[in-house]
Amino acid sequence: MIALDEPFLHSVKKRWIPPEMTTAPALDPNEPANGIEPHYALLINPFYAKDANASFGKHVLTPTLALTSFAAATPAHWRVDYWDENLLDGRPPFRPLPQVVGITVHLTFARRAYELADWYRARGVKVIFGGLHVLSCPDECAPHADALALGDGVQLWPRILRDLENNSLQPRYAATYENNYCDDPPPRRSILPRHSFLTTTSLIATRGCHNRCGFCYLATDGLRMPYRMRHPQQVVDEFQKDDQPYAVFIDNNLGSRRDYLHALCAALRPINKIWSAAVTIDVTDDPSLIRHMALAGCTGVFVGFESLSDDNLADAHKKTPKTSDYARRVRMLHDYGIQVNGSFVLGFDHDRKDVFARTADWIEENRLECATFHILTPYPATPLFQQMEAQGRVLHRDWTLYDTGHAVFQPKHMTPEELELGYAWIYQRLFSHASIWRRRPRVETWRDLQAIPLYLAMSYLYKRSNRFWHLLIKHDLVNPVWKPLVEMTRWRHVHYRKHVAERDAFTVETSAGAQSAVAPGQVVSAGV
Ligand code: B12
Ligand code: SF4
Repeated sequence: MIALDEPFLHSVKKRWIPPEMTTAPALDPNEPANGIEPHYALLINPFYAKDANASFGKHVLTPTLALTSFAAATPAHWRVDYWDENLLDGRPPFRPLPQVVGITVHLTFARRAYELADWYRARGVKVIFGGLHVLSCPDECAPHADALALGDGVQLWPRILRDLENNSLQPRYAATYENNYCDDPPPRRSILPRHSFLTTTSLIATRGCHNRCGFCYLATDGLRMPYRMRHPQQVVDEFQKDDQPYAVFIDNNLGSRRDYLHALCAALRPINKIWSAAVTIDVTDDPSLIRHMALAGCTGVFVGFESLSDDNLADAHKKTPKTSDYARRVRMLHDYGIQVNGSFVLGFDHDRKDVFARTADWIEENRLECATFHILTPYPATPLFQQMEAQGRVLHRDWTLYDTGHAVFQPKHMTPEELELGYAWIYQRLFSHASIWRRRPRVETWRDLQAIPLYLAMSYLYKRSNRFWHLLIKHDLVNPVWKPLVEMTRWRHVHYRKHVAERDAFTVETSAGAQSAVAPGQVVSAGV
């Protein structure tokens, strides 16, 4: 048991971080405006500062689909390039200058997006902004762009390019998320640098979520994202085409519609690949779904527990089972060899200074393989922001610090400094040797021992190897180095599935029935 005041007893060690992970690459103000290549579009994911407390691996796990999704709707006579400044290959290209630059803008990298936009526009390039921050703060974004895309880029991008060609570009374009998601083309993954990501297969099967938590970006004023699903076979075809052993579903909540997830699992099962996804813990209401996920290749889930306090969850309007039942539900996922990456938000109004030690204890007791922490952050235009502002608790509007690693509001029962200290402590605690060891898989038979070395390898590679990750990212080695490990995990998982299917043919389909299966050791983490 961790002492409740432990986070505040010792100073928290400063973590190593190279300057190129905290500072964006320089843009030369003296660079002349050389020739613009007509019908050349450059799409940019801007730089954001990394948090030394977390694993650098998370930034190259899988790419955002923001750019590749609408890139797929580019007319054939346009050339498209992709540039992610977070891959440490320097600033985006400028020789030749593109005719148009499309930038995805989130609040944490809005400032960098403006710098890039101003630089390209000063040289005659047209700049288009889209993404979450454009939707929540359009007036702030407008002075830096030639046009804003508010909403679904797949519908807007071809319209924008057509108007650009006709010299009739409008300052704002808007589209809803009401359309049939099955009509969208598959994301254009061919423009991605394949070596740079653990897997290039970021898949998205659904849009929206059945919840509308007050702190979530989905509750942004004016954003309506009804739950929409792609046809399971479309998802499977994309997975096959990208030719990777492992995919990460970037859906907000793949478990919102259980009938759909069952259908998706049925389509995924025959292809013998592995995947992970974000779901809410209520997927465990249906134990047969957990079994189906395992049989379809699910190796890990990212679960937004958010808090271990029912009062906090009620305040956030999150519909979720009682927190006292979380442990049983985690066990059900583990029983089917599914790793759990728990996501926790710190600093809610019922959190006191003991929240850090209590949360760490719970995670260790329940052997969550991974955990991700976020300081509560009132994103602009969400109900949480409106509430905090009305109460005079928003400390500033420096969006770069709205990265869930900084306290940007006045917490109720601690100071902002204490909240940041507790946040740094809990990451360091979970990345410590003691905590990694405490969370090793349960050993009930000697065969279970097999999972421990792989669990340790996974934990150390993801959690205590930031220098190694830096080298891999810098030298474009992420995929070449990881792919054999991922392939090994896939192979082991295919064997595990056979075992589960054979065993369950003779037992009743309950989570308890699964306990005799030997959990497959994995080197692929359910998150980093
Ligand atoms: C993949 C992902 C990541 C990846 C990659 C991030 C990256 N920028 O490279 C990793 C794991 C590294 C990551 C890290 C973080 N992330 Co993240 N991440 C996501 C996730 C799961 C998927 C993003 C995605 O691909 N969406 C699908 C695409 C298709 O949707 P979209 O981005 O909205 O794009 C559409 C439109 O907006 C539009 N569009 C977008 N850009 C443009 C540009 C143009 C020119 C046009 C025309 C249109 C257009 O067209 C697209 C198609 O319709 C989202 C949640 C989600 N499901 O969206 C969170 C999310 C974006 N992340 C979030 C956060 C908070 C973070 C972190 C800060 C968390 C942390 N503390 O570590 C970090 C740091 C990153 C940062 N500073 O931004 C929040 C952002 C909240 C906000 N209001 O800004 C989100 C929404 C999660 C959440 N539920 O809160 N993340
Ligand atoms: S359950 Fe998750 S994705 Fe859904 S609204 Fe809440 S925080 Fe957002």
